[in-house]
Amino acid sequence: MGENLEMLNLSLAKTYKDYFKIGAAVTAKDLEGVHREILLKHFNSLTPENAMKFENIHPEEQRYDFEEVDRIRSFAIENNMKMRGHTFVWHNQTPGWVFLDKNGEEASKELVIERLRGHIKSLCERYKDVVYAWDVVNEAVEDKTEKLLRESNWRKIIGDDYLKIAFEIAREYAGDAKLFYNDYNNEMPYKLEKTYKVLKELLERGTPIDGIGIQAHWNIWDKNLVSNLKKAIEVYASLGLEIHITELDISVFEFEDKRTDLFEPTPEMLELQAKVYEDVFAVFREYKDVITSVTLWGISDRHTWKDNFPVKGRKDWPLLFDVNVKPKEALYRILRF
Ligand code: HAH
Repeated sequence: MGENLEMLNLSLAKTYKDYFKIGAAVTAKDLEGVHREILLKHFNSLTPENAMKFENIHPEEQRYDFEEVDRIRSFAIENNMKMRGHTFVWHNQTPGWVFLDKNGEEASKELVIERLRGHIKSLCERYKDVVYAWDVVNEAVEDKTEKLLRESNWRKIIGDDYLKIAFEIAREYAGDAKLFYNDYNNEMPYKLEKTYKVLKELLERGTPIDGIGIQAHWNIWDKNLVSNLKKAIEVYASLGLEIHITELDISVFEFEDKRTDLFEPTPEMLELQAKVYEDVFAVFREYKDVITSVTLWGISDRHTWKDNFPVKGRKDWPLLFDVNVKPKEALYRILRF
């Protein structure tokens, strides 16, 4: 306890300054109140949790809504932070207009590419000064069937080359920012193998991909996590890719566990969670030459997407600060090494 009191003064971002950036996913609301204080103390990278997604920032063809991202950008610049841009091409949270022509029919390949270009150009130009990495494509690898690429409107209309095209367009406008392919479960053997194939082939064809984002939506029960993670880091590094941990959170529920009878995490869960955070941060540090950024997908257990995934309305406690925005044992463990 005395030790924990001493650690209250430590900052995550400062502790890890010779390792990698420490980021958090944020909404505009997080820029005020207690979350603001935590951001200022512990973080030096921000990812808009939802505000940069296509349907939010570009809801209609002729209308962008930059307000929330602009606020995050100003806060970042005022406080010497950088941003990760999330995300241009994704099968979710993309408005229907992107894929329809003026008659309401499926848009042509040319039209969809032209719209993608316009979208990428506007965002890159507006946020050039603060974004150091873009998630150009999110979650393109199929994880249910044997197929490599997921079905999506992007793929259906543009064809399998939509990834290459998206990265090439992004490279034209993104200045010095690094370009990332981002996905979940991509440290697991089944998806690592597919992702390796997809990325290797793209790189061999000259696609300008700088890095891979490992989302890291994990849980406290996965016994293979550390070994899978190390293996995945080595495989991706062997392709010459930089690695970002982009959406880290560690659920107290196994993915298949749909129970809804728990109203606070048990002490055993919190202890296990602290241990998993400790272990994965030890791996991140070990691979600091290739891992250049680690982002938590939220600040405290007050607000986490896990409250609605995979079970809608079920509370989860996956982050480093609790529902009262007090540090959890997990935070202390990653500050002390
Ligand atoms: C992520 N998908 C998204 O990249 C992010 O934008 C969103 O806010 C939350 C999670 C994760 C995901 C998953 O782990 C399993 C199935 C679908 C999506």
